[in-house]
Amino acid sequence: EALRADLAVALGRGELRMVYQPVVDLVLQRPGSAEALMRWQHPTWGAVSPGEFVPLAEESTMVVELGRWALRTATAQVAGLGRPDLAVAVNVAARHVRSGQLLTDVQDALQASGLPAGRLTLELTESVLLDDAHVTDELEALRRLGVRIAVDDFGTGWSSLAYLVGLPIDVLKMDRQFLASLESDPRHQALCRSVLHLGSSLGLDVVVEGVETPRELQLLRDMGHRFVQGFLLARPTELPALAGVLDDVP
Ligand code: G
Ligand code: G
Ligand code: MN
Ligand code: NA
Repeated sequence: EALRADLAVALGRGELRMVYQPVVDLVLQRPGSAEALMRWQHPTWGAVSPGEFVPLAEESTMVVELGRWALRTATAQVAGLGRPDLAVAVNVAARHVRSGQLLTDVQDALQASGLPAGRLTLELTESVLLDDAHVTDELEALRRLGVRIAVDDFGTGWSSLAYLVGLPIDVLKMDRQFLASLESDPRHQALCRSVLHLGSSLGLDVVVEGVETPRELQLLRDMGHRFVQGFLLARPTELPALAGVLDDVP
């Protein structure tokens, strides 16, 4: 409807921007990366969540344009921070992966920004990864560039776990639902511990998302867990304030 038409011109009008949420490395005691999250400031509706407008964009090739803009913007902004140890993670829509243009768009963004490929992670959901053989080829080509691949919202789908050994991936982002009841229910702790163990046994980095309380963080530390993200550590932050936030966490 109206929102869809507005989205088509939002890019050109500069209504979209990126905010960044640090992922903290509990071993090195500092943020190792930041996840780029898209924000749309609509002239009349105000802030519209990507949870609402990304699905709209997915209905057409518009999502590829948004994805290209996201890659360009996030790589340029993070390269411009002048922090050679900081990586950036960009969410990639299913349709962008299937478009066959992702590899070129990533190469263009890396070249334009000067960001080393090893400092870029692409976040994809399980369902995209399981899509078909072409996706696997594309991911392998991206990894040959040095880009890292993360499975986002891990554990929320119904897929078999077997894909974890067959696919070219580097990072598991454990969905925040695994933190629900972590504090009160020992069975949830057992489940969480098992997911962390599964990831590390496969040689993957595991990021726990949605850490909101000090107790959750302590439980994760007690499990020897390394990478955490969530409102407790840092909220998604506008670029101008990001450097300050990076210095303040954990
Ligand atoms: O930031 P927020 O919690 O509002 O994000 C809601 C959803 O939108 C999340 O699933 C997140 O992964 C997704 N999202 C945020 N930014 C982007 C983006 O740049 N591209 C895509 N494809 N999805 C995004
Ligand atoms: O699907 P994805 O994991 O990309 O979604 C990221 C979204 O999760 C971001 O929009 C961000 O605002 C949100 N988020 C980040 N940290 C927390 C948190 O601690 N609690 C909750 N409820 N949401 C969070
Ligand atoms: Mn994500
Ligand atoms: Na996620």
